[in-house]
Amino acid sequence: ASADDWTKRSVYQVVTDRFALGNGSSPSCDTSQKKYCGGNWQGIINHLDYIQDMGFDAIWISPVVENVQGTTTEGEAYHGYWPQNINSLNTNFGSADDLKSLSSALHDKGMHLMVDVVVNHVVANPTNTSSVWPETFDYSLLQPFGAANSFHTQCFISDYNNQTDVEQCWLGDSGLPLLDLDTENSTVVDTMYSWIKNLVSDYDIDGLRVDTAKHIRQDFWPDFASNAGVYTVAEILIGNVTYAAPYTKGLDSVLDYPTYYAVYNAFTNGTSGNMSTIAEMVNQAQDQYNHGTFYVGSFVENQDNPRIQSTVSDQAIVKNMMTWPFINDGIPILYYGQEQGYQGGNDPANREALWLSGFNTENKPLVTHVKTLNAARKQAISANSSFLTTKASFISQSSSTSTLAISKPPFLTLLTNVGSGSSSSASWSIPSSAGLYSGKETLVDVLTCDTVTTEDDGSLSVSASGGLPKVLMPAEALSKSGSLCGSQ
Ligand code: ABC
Ligand code: CA
Repeated sequence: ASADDWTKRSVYQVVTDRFALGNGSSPSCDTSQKKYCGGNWQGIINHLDYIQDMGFDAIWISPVVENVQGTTTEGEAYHGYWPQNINSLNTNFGSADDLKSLSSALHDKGMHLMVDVVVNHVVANPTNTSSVWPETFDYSLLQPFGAANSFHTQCFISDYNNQTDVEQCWLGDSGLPLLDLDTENSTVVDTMYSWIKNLVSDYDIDGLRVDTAKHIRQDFWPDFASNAGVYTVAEILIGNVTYAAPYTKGLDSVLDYPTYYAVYNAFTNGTSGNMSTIAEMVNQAQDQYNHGTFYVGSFVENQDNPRIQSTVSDQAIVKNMMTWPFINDGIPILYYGQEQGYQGGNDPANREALWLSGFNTENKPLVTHVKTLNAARKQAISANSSFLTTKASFISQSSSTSTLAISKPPFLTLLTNVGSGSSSSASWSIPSSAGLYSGKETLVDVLTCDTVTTEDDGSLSVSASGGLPKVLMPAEALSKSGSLCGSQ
């Protein structure tokens, strides 16, 4: 599917090993052990309703290819990011038929499949820790590469300010080296181009999350993308828009890391968090990225970063942060378990087993929150035919650094980092000069179904209640029959 198709969707990110077992069992799963816990593709198939009922219409799954086997110094390859044979599948997750079944089960439900792909490196356990590169590895396991000359000369990345280092030295360390493929070598390059073409077509994949994209030269990517022929979103792990921007030319877009850091810092430092940096980052990205921020993947949690609730417990703050990906320009991505209030910290603690929640959605306020946000975004898309192509804009809240007002019609979203404490308060004011509304217009906060009315001149003043976010939509933009405050 194309990038434009993906903009209408919202994505649920699954760590395949940690989502569900195909046989329905619920074994214990100690994340600190860094071992396979048993999740597989059949397990995902069995729980697609859980995902779809929250309003998601796409999933992103872990890398699917065969990984290094056994235990490494960093545990087992349960996350899938240590490829060994790119022409075989990871049998811990199932068979080729299982992956095809997952793809077709998704398509039968009108959902898309995004697969995570690793092109930068492969992994083999060192055969002899006292030997030195290139003798250290059994290259015959590393298929289809098979020899030391498919790899860059060993050196570990030491200087992230030196782009040649970042591209041609290795991730990992001497304990667990990630063998860096020589992506300047035309045989390696052609192998990867035909591999991605076949992978996409064999499993009818709709989109790709491209791992470690900043670790390969930029001009590798355009031909990779055209061989893939589907939406590609690159992982460029960086807090800097200017660094990330060029990758939005070769690939469709990037995971929106710069804004992620701005959001995380704005909301997890009490009221000293600076909300205006979010606006600055988005404005930079809108200016510098190809296609602006329309094709970015927007998230507040993932497998590499601590969960929100490992840092903040105030549910008002959590709900503000979770609202962000759904109301700005990008494609919303929710990391599995966030809806269940999971609290794991840094890798590996943030990779908890979802089955331990029992897939229970009753009395789960964050499940309700996500459901409402997905429904609101769908309603916004249908109420305003230019919603997906209108840039989000920020309405200056000069009296406070603790509030943010974002307009993306029909949404006016009001966020705050004051939290739920009784002593804290926040309010937003939208001047008539913003030109958003006419006089005496009724707006509905779709998170509560409460209404507010604009002044005669179209201006608006709103106070927060309990530090909660507000997602306001004109009453007339809500469908009378829809489930979203439909009776307004
Ligand atoms: C394992 C252990 C960890 C241990 C680590 C050394 O080894 O589990 O406990 O600390 C996979 C596994 C991991 C595993 C790694 C390494 O492999 O999932 O569990 O860690 O064996 C992707 C994936 C990630 C995956 C891999 C490898 C790559 O999302 O899940 O990890 O295929 C770099 C890469 C990035 C990579 C990330 C983990 O490492 O660029 O692609 N993610 C700076 C650098 C970044 C760097 C980051 C973390 O540090 O610029 O390039 O990411 O090392 C911002 C700055 C940024 C800065 C961040 C931290 O702060 O602007 O520059 O990032 O403000
Ligand atoms: Ca590389």
